[in-house]
Amino acid sequence: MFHDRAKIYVLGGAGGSGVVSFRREAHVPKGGPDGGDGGRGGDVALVVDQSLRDLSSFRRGSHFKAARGGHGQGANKHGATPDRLDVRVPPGTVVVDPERGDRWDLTDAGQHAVVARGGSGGRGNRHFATPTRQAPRFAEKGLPGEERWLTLELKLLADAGLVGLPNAGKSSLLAALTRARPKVADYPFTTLQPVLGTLERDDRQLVLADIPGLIEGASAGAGLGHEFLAHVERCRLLIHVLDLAPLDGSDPALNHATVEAELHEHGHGLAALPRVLCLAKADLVPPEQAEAAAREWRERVEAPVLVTSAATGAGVPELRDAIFEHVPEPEIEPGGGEQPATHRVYRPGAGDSFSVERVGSGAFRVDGGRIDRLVSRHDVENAEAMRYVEERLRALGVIRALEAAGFEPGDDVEIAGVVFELDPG
Ligand SMILES: Nc1nc2c(ncn2[C@@H]2O[C@H](COP(=O)(O)OP(=O)(O)OP(=O)(O)O)[C@@H](O)[C@H]2O)c(=O)[nH]1
Ligand SMILES: [Mg+2]
Repeated sequence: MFHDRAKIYVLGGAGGSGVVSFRREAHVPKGGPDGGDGGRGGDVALVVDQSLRDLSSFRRGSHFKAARGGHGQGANKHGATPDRLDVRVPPGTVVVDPERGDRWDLTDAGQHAVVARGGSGGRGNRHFATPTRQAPRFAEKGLPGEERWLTLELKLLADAGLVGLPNAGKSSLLAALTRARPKVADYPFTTLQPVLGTLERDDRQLVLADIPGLIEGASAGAGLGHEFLAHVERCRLLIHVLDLAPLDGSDPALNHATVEAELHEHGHGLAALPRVLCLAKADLVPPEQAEAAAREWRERVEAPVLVTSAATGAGVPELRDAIFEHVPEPEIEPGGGEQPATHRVYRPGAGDSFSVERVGSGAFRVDGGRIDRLVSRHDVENAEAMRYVEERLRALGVIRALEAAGFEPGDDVEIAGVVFELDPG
């Protein structure tokens, strides 16, 4: 089975905590603080691996958690930052965070996108030394890493796509044109998943995709085709395969219109892609009839019209040439690396603004990214750390805002999910 969708959970590593430590040297009786900082937590990145063909590896595991940063140590030793956790995806993977609206398009070998940043490390106690607090007995905790759910969707990277009704002869043509060996049979829906083949010429290589047959309503979900219409979105040429002698006696002109209507319905630029019209299975009709049909179609459509037979090989070299001729030369893109357009730095609830709310008698709640982080970083059981937090709350104007809301010393305050008694001195 071909897996072209997956849902994964990614979690950046937590930052390591800063440490409380004091210098101890033989001749220095009372050393100053020397607690090192915690390391950043590891990032999670998605990386393109060209050896992967689909998203089936995500059926085995869909949770990816990067390692946490090391804690700081005495003697100003910084905690270690672990390696990035690389999650490999096939080329052509589109990554979306539906909640935040982020999107990455991973197409080139080695290209990567950092999707969950590790949390920053906490600062060691030496950062909190001041003239009036020469021996701080507290340090910051590391922050948690970024977490989110992502949907992955594989959109094949083919240059040209074979489209047509079921049984039109698409797979037979792919087999005649390339070394791919898709299943061929005389019933509709033989092809259940896209198959890729490569067309080679001395100077150029093109990837050709055989897409499961489209039927009326495919773009709205009928049959198998609609799932795979997304795969042809990246194609630069469509080869519309039309059976000259359909088994069911249907009218080729109507069949042509049905497929074109589905391509229009699907949107995403499919209707605007250049076409080659391939009148297939020519060996089943007398040559004059095939030629007459070709003349008619050349009047009717703007696309180049070719008559082919996968059975006898007639017209196949011409089709091959036409594909090379009509697939536009690729634009030169700066491949690899991270995509700056979609890259965002994670700042949990960035911004200095905060809100103060009374939640009961003698109880208040403060909300705000920076204030939350300040409290998350400290141990409410540590009286000295809480004195520092109070100083910061005062400097940030939070105490004043609380007082304006009716706060009195000793009331309960909830910040970042932690409730504590605030008694600013
Ligand atoms: N006589 C003749 N039969 C052909 C030719 N091309 C395909 N066929 C037959 O037509 C039937 C359908 O061919 P496929 O290549 O499987 O058609 P398809 O479009 O891939 O069909 P789906 O995968 O079901 O959408 C098979 O029985 C083929 O042997 C041809 O050029 N001449
Ligand atoms: Mg087929």
